Amino acid sequence: MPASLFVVHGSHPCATVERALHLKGVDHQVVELPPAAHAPVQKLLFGRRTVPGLRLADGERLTGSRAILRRLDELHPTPALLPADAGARRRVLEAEAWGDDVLQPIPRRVLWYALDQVPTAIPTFQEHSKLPLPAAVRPLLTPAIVAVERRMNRATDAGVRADLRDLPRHLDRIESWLRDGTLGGSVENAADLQIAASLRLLMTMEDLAGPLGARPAGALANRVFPAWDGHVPAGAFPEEWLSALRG
Ligand SMILES: N[C@@H](CCC(=O)N[C@@H](CS)C(=O)NCC(=O)O)C(=O)O
Repeated sequence: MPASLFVVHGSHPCATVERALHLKGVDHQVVELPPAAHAPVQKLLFGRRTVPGLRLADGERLTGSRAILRRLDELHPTPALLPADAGARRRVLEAEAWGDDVLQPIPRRVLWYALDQVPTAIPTFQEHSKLPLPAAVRPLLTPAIVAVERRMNRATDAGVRADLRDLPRHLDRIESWLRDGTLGGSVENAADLQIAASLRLLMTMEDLAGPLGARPAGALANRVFPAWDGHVPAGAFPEEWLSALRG
């Protein structure tokens, strides 16, 4: 039995772990769970509500993208997701932790807000989903899923507006790590995988894809994750919420 990665299709921390498994050549199957309903299932299977969860071939169960990457490095040391040099390693771990704690929640809030405004975009995020649901049934689930996810992720209008206002500052920080080599080296590291996944999910929204795509941070996201399901057409956010990004 290969390892099983439990995911929600399109989830950015799931993409981080899946990329790590591919880089390390770990044989695995992907078990897709339905959004929102995944939380109680994960709690039952892993004792924690969130995806990703990884069940290793020997039955060991892991959750949390950072913890999973640490364990993968122990079990499959090459290619290493952390640099050997102690200083570089500390910087990558710091960037990865920031990517998880600060950046990762932002696309969740921003995307669920956007999909609430433009529900017709939801099927585009399911394009390569293998969830065994008849296509005709999926749209019926949409309003319920969006409502639950918005609540679960506290995607309030004020919060999303603040996220968009703060995004340029976050991009500056990412780009300082690109300049000092913490991110964006020739071998993808744990922080690249963590941060690029969040940026790439943000870039599924056309209002954000332009400003992000024009910056080195956006180029990193496109390099690590060239393909990503989903497209929210321009106009999902009030113009004034985007002024800092367009600045
Ligand atoms: N930061 C953790 C948590 C991941 C996380 O919050 N995943 C979301 C989906 S993108 C989730 O499962 N949320 C369900 C919940 O919060 O109950 C990680 O990187 O593994």
